[in-house]
This record gives sequence, structure tokens and C-alpha cells, in this order.
Amino acid sequence: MKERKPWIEWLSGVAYGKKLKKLHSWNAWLLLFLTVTGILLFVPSVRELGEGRAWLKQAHIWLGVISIIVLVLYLPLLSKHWKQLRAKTSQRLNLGLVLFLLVGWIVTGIMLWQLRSLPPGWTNVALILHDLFTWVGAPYAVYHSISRSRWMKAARAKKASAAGAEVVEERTAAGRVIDMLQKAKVSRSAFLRMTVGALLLLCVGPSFYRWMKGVSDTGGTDLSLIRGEDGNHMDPPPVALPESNPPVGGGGKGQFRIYTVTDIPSFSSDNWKFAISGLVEKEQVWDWKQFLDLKRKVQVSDFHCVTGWSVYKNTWEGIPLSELLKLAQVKPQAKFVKFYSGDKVYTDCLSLEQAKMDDVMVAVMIDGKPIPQDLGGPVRLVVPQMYAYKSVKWLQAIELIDKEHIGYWELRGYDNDAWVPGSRRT
Ligand SMILES: Nc1nc2c(c(=O)[nH]1)N[C@H]1C(S)=C(S)[C@@H](COP(=O)(O)O)O[C@H]1N2
Ligand SMILES: [Mo]
Repeated sequence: MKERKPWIEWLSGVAYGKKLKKLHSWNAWLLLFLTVTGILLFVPSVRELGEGRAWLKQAHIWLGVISIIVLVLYLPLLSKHWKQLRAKTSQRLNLGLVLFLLVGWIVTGIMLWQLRSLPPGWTNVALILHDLFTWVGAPYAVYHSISRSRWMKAARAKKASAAGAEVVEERTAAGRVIDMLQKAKVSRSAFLRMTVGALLLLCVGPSFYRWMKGVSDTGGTDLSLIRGEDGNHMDPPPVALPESNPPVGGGGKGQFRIYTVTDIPSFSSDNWKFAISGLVEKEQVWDWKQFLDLKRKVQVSDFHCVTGWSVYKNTWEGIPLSELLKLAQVKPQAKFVKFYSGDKVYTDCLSLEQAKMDDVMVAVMIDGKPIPQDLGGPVRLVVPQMYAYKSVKWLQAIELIDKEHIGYWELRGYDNDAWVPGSRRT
């Protein structure tokens, strides 16, 4: 006879109560690790980890997959568990909320994981919901674990014993407050729970509010705010074409998340240069003034990050890449175009054919204003039909090459083929 695997043994053998406890503690640990990795992925400065971030994302995804397994193992116990809590409304509410959060996290998480096969509109919503569940769920989990900790149980037990015997206590300020509350029929444990809740709200509230404001503000990134602290000194500033100011697209809809794999670099027109080299007949070097003399165009396009967020209807003003390539006269051996960021780390690559698409732009303005430092100014690449990791910020050099170059994120697991589903090409 075949020996049964230990976990099958466990599934069929272990008593209900023990199983429930195990699953609960697995779930708690997974949630903890998922929250930590998730927050690290969310915090912009952690993008500077570069490669580490790609690992973090993988870890987050696999922890998520394991949490699905835990949930699936729990499902057969659900109806018994639910019946057991018949008389305990607050515990039923807790269970309902936790299940709702878990399913929400899992569904939106899978969507983000499989984002490349979904339209960007969907993943945009999935990302917002995934974040929202975390804003609610993570503080709730902290609250839940504190309010059910031994410490709180002790407080409850104390209350019970105090009912029997007069307990002589030090009259601390907190003690007096508790006395007062007790007179007002608020129990000690309820008071502690309220305190924990209030502290959590205080800690999380302000950043949650900021996040909410960002998400609900569909009027676009507040460029003036970002520009207020702009570290670039480009003189003279570019003067917008009439189409660009006011922007023909009506202004971008949605928020840019500011990404960088280095410190945000700053530039000055005194030493800023833009170059095209490699397999070209005529190498080109422009300083800022000369660069501003190049003929610009205006286009309205959407911007999609592969992590799920989008900004719609940006009005970009800049030089079509194809025009720059014409000026440099690309040699026939050239097959790929490599892009270098002025941060000296980030690079990316397009095939020559892709680079010649008419909406690939070397942009200097967004919505009628110079591109702020944070968004890749003074000059950034824009490749609207591909995920935004192709849109190199602080673009300063272009090289024509004959073999494909693997870009910064592509080297770290992003697909070299970056077409956005539903773009003209797909
Ligand atoms: N130099 C540089 N360019 C970059 C990146 C970067 O980290 N460094 N991130 C890319 C990614 S993944 C995205 S989504 C966009 C983000 O642009 P934003 O920071 O203006 O929102 O820039 C792209 N270009
Ligand atoms: Mo991105």
C-alpha cells in the first residue's frame, strides 16, 4: 500500500480545532510578510534598491500564492466555523471582514501579477483596490492582534477579578482615567482597545488621507507643486507651442508615481548635453540652447506603468525620435537604438523599427510646462504604446547599435517586449 504523505495525513486526520488554529497562525505570518514586502514595494525610495526590488516583487507574489493555498485549506472548515460563531456577532463580523479582505487582495493581486494580459484600465483599478485593501486591512490586522493579545486578555481578567475583590492600585493618571471610564460603564479592555485604535488611526490616517487624495484626484499630477522644488536649472525655459499651452489634451488624468533607481539627478543648462552616436553618418551633440531650436511637435497620449497605474491624456511636447534619427543619418547596419539616462545607470532599447514609430518622442514639456526633474526633466523619452519602463527619464544620449541591448528592468525580469495590450501594435 502507498504511504500517505504527511500533509494529506494532516488534512484528513488533525482535529478541526487544531487545524483552525494552525491555519490562523499561518495566515497571520503570511499577512505580516506580505504587508512588509508590499509596503517596501509601495514606498518609492525602495525603488533605489534596483535589483532587490525585482526579488522583493517575486517574494511578494509567491507569498501571495501560498496565502491562496491557506485560504483554500480553510474553506472546508468555513461552514462549521461560521456556525460555531453563531452567538458571537463581533467575531462573525471579524471573520467576514477578514475573508472579504483576503479574497479582495487575492483577486486584485492575481490581476496585477497577470497584468500583461489585461487592459491597463483594469489593472489601474486593481492596483488602487489592492492598495485600499492594504490601507484598511493592515491596520486592522495590527488592531486585531493587539486587541486579542495576552496583554488585553490580562486586562479583561483583571476586570473580572476586580468585580470580586477590591483591588488596591496605584493612582496613576491613566488609572484615574480608567476609573472614570469604568464609572461611565466603559470597561478597561474596551478603553485599551479604543486607545490602540486611536493610536493606529493617528499613525496611518495622515498618509492614508494623502493617498486617497492622490487617487481620487483625477485632475492630474500637480505639476506646479513638483516644480516648486525643482532642482533643475535650465535656462532659458522652453516656450510652449500654442497646442501645448493650454494643452490640447485638456491636461493629464491620473497621478504619476515617481520612480527612479538612483537619487534623482539634477541638471543645469550650463553643462547639459544631448548626444546621438554609434552607427550614424553624422554624430550629433546639442547643448540646451541648440536643443531648444529643434522643431518640436505636440501629441496627446496615455502613459502606462507595468505595475498597474496609468496617466491618461498627457499632452507631451518634444521632438519625434524619428526626426532626431534623420538628422544623425542612421547607417544600414544599425538595428537597435539604445537610450542612456543622465542618472548614469538606467538604460533601455528599442528596435530601429519601433524607434521610428511616429509617437515615440523625446519630450521637453508636459501639459504646457517644462518636464519637472521628478518626472524625468529636462528631457525624457516617451513611448506611449509600450509600458513606461521604456520611457527613459533624464534622457541624454542615444546610441545606434547592431545588437539588441537589454535594458535596466529587462535585465531584472521585465519583458523586453513591452507592448501595452490594446495599443496600435497588438
Ligand atoms: N532613468 C530612469 N527612467 C525611468 C525609470 C527609472 O527608474 N529611471 N523608471 C521607468 C518606469 S518603470 C516608469 S513606470 C516610468 C515612471 O515615470 P515617472 O517617474 O515620471 O512617473 O519611468 C521609467 N523611466
Ligand atoms: Mo514602471
